[in-house]
Amino acid sequence: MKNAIFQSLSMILLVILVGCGEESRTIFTENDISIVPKPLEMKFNQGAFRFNEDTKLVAPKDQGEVLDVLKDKFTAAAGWTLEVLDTAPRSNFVLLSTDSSMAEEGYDLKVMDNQIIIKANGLNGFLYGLETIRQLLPVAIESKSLVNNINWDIPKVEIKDSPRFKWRGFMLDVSRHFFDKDYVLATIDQLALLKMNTLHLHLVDDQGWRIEIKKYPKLTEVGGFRVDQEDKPWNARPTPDLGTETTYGGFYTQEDIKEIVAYASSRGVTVVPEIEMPAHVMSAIAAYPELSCFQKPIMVPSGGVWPITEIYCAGKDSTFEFLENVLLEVMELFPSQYIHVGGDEATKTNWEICPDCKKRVANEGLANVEELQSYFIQRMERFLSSKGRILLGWDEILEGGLAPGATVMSWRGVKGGLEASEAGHDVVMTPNSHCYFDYYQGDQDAEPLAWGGNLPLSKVYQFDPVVDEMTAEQAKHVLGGQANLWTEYVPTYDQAEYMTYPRLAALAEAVWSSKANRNWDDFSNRVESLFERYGKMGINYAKSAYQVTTETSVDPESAAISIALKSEFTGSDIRYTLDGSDITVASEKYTTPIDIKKTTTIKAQVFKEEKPVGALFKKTITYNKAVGKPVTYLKKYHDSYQGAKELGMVNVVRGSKNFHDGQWQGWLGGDMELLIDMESPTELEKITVGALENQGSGIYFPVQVEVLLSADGKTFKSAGIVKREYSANNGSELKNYVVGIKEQTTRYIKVIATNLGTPPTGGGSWMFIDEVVVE
Ligand code: TNX
Repeated sequence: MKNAIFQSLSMILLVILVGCGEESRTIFTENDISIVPKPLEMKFNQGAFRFNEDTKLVAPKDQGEVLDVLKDKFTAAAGWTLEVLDTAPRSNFVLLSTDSSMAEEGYDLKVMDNQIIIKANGLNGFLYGLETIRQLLPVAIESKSLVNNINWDIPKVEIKDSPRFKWRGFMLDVSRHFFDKDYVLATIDQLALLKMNTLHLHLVDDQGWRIEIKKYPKLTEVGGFRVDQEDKPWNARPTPDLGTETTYGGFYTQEDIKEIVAYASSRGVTVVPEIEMPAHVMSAIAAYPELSCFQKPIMVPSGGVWPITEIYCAGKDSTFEFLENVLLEVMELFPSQYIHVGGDEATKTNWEICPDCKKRVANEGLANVEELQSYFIQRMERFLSSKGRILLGWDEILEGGLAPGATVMSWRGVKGGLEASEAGHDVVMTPNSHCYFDYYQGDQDAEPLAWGGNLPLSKVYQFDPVVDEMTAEQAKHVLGGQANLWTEYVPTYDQAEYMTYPRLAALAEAVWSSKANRNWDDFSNRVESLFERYGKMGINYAKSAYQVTTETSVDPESAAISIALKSEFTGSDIRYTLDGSDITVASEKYTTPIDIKKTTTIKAQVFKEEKPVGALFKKTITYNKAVGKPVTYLKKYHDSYQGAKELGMVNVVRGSKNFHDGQWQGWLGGDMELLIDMESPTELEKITVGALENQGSGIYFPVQVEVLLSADGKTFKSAGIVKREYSANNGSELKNYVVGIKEQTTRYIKVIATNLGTPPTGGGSWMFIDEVVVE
């Protein structure tokens, strides 16, 4: 009897236990798991671990702080203060266990019914294990306020994970626009979420010096601020008169820096400071003109400067004394092994004529000013290595001979990386083709103004720091990769987030995950749950990847314009209309390129599971008689700006205000002359020639456009001239030169555009033309 009672009591107990435990736990499938970057190995088991108020977090003695990344989330979203212990209880805990045999930064994560174990050899591994748990938890864990009715369950997985590269970096340019300490701290959190470990702060550039240096207070007092011209486009901000009040800017005090560095280190992130030299330093010269060759007083520029000729004097020893003193304070603040000294884009015209620099060239037996730059960097390298640090610089430091202990950051494509690694130097790959987050990430008409270029999410994902041309030996010198956010066109925090996320996630996977594990389709699914997380965190991430983009080509045979519609998400549909009607789930599904032979408005949108996602795409393609007709250049465009090449002028895609958009053909100094063969006598009404002006970038409208006509292609008669005199213009502007034609039927059309020649402000004169529209 007693036995029977005991038996039924224990049955009841079991039912209660099971009832409030196992059975009600979430049933996961493998598809519910979306960790970015993709872990090396993962085994999925049935079942789940449930977090509750009594779950204990266990770390080795004095290492409990690492648990904050998870603990703080539960405090905010669940309202629990999870207890941190240094020895494990019987069950219901997350345990960090040190295992010195583990790979650097790697971790093993084992989720069981009633316990979770993370094995790692130190801080970064533990952090990454915890970040993985965070990504296994419901997205609501990112909430900053209490959420109810959530089961904080995670699937029972076994993960073995470690990074492919040790340098997983992100550069933030805090000079062109200043980003305050809080934004930097928030960025560090985002890096940690993606298992990135390096934050490169671009602290010095022409437009602002951002770090307090006690010995040279004017660097920030003067160099940290500029005349506020934020209302004008970056490249159209005139040089202010000396003495104009400077109100725009900011800097980090040494206390701020200490806080940033300490916070980063608690998140497994090393902060690498960049102190530019010898160019990109007008802010320093504005503060201390004696640092330049001719000591001419200058202002901190408010916007773009090109070419950069106001640089440090390489002849005077006092320049090096100054830089060494600056670096001493910098090294005091940043424990980073690497100190970045810039080294990019110096135009050395002052060095050619400066008596001190000439003396230096002679005394050191240097061949030219390129070698003087190399002397400069080598001298800094000796100084840094005498302090136990490694000099890091942009790939220009290769020119004129690379300093022996230097590490190179390859940005002008991968060339610098190939060259440096071949010479046995370490490299960090950050080619502008895949890593420049100041470039556009979607259709330019739908995106905020950016530097130029084109870097959609899927292209970032293709980034591989090791390039095919590298030998195995060279590949060993690749420390990893990095994304760079230059901020000429990024004035606000919101905008910075928009340019950074989600592209940083794609880059994180490129530098963390094994090559075999990388798959765009798979990533594009996983990144969507990251979108949800970003949403919960209040991050202004870009949804550009959902935009429909077009690729236009012209078939010269049929004169049809073929329009391909594209979406980054391969698992989605595109629906479109060509008659101006609204898109619905019943609209035509896109399968193959659409041929267009008349002016047409295309509307298109990406659909996922029968629902529209992303913004509506709408574009009117204006058809005209010249589309696809053969064009011969009598005076050809410059190699650097070929636009869409042979058929570029007659491909219906008009150049935008962004002169890097791949449509503009450019002529430097000279005129344009081209001939269109209409292939048969054609009735003409008017001819429109499009041009762009952006004086800040040295691009000027043609002073004249003339159209000449001919029936036989030999004798031409002028049909009209449109003149336009030079006038100063601060913006970026488009203009149509329209030549009306009086009742003419003809076959050959010649268009001549006359270059301004020498602009009143000096320098060369570009002329940018796109599209000759024949109606
Ligand atoms: C080149 S990358 C630069 C930067 C600009 C960037 C814009 C490098 C070393 N120099 O100064 O901000 O292009 O994309």
